Amino acid sequence: MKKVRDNLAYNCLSPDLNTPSALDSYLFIADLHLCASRPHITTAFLHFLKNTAINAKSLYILGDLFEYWAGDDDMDNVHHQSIIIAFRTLANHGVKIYFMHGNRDFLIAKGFCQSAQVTLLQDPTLINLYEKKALLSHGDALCTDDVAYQNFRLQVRNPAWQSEFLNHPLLSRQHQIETIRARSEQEKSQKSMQIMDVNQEAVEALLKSYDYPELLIHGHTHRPDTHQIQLNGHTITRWVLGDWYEQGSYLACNHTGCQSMRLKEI
Ligand SMILES: [Mn+2]
Repeated sequence: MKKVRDNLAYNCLSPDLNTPSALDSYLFIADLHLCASRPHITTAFLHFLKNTAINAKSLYILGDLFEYWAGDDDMDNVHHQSIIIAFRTLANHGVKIYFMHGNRDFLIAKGFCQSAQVTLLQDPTLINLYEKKALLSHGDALCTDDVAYQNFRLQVRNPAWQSEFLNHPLLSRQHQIETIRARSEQEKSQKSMQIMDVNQEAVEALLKSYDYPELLIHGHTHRPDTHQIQLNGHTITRWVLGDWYEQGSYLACNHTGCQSMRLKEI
């Protein structure tokens, strides 16, 4: 198996600089927040799929792929179609694509997954990563200090709430989501940074309940970093994935370990 190269970063404006990267690796991304109003991010992502993810074994998308998802009946627009087609092309090349819901795109359902040839994962999900246990999560459930958000999460993750919401016409749903988003942005600006980070006790309780996996990989907080946790005689590495607002990034893991990679420019 080839080693992940050190110089995986590329400049998406200069395709000639691309390196064949991520060979035989497992790639992890989260918090892309793709939306039609930021087309350069979508372009960078499509470029990443075509030139980097294509060399991987599997691609894991740990939530918030989209800025929001109003329902699978919103798949036909050009922006969504471009992404679905790119996933299908990647899947047809033999790359397994997995998706886990984030707090923005939890309404992604069977229709999208079938069309994009993506496998939906529960949050959290335990995988075997080169004989190491890796626990995958979006990360929002770990932000337990934010009680108001956790209450909101409970409400919108309730299947009864979702089926009632999906009964509304698409346009109405889009408007409602816009309203919720505007309110949430306003509330966020008044919340402390600490409240919006993961709660250490929640992290430890999760790790304990999954019998101390060697790795925990999540996104959501937009604070890319690596944390070493010592817990009841176990050493656990918590990888926090970066968001794609300013710069695309991904985590590449192969048999030699994991490496956080950045795309040079978006
Ligand atoms: Mn999130």
